[in-house]
Amino acid sequence: AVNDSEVTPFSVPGYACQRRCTLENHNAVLTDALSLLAENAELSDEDGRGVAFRRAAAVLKALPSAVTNMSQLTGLPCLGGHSLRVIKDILENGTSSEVESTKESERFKALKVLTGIFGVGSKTADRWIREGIHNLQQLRDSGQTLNRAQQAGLEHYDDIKQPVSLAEAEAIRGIVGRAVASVSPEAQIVLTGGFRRGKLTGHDVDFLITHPEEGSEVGLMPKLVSWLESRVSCHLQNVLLICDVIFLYETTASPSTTERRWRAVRVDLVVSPISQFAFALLGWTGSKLFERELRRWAGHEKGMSLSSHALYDNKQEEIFAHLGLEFIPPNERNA
Ligand code: DCP
Ligand code: MG
Repeated sequence: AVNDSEVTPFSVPGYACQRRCTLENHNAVLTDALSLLAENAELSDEDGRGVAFRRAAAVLKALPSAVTNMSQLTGLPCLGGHSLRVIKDILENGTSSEVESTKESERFKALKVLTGIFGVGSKTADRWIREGIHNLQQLRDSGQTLNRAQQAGLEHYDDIKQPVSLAEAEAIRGIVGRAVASVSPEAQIVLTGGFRRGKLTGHDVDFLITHPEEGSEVGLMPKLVSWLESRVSCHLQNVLLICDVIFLYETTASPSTTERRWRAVRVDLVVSPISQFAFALLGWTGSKLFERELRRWAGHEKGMSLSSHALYDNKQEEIFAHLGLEFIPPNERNA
């Protein structure tokens, strides 16, 4: 017998920024599949296709229960023919042949490994693959010139690949907090990115730093970086900063010398003037798709431009309208 709930279509609004979406996901098998296709598209420089798969995955993430029947998807936004085929395949066969063959393809595997090196993007990885480099050993043996970030990325590959836990993020928050306090006592620091959204792991730790007095944030970043770097040479602090973005930090000290004591973690530090803080906090909290959709909503639905610095009205006439004033052109504003 067909259960009523199985044929009641779901309903969600068209933009991700109109939807509440916690980390609870009733459709992880489907969204993992679509996310993998999105990742493959992004790694192949097909950003349009990548966004389409990301939007489709986001719609499924927002559903209140698991999809069991294609008819439940009728009328849902952002589900194109390609995404629907993948979903149908998984509902009917348990897997999608396209997803499985992508996952197993040599090209995808090589792109994942090479772009997993900090500082290596899809274009560089693609060039290396065309030169026959598919893995880290082949890269090391190739004699390719690596920049400083890439050298550090290669050296700490295994650490950086390992997700950062919330406990590690909080420990690093303590270290960066002390550094900020000593170079600028009034400055404020906030944990942003995935951890602010309640995630328990992340690929990095994102911080936003500001100062209550506009202008006093200028020069804060170089001071912070050199403070952190100086700890290394003096052996005063349990942290080492490489390329501004890779942190080596000492995990719980162990008396045994054989035990691992250091761990490399990616850290993203952003400094914002207090006047832009609200936009920076909104912009750096994510998720990436949520941010993209906020900007799309602002542009397409409201005629405004949203960035992590400001919200601009694209038609200045509308500012007057918002203020309940009749538009006055510049040459008549000579008060
Ligand atoms: N961000 C964005 N667009 C980008 C990169 C970043 O809008 N191209 C914003 C939204 C992200 C936030 O910055 O959520 C932090 O970037 P991360 O790549 O660190 O993303 P998350 O913190 O969300 O993910 P993770 O938990 O894997 O670190
Ligand atoms: Mg992050």
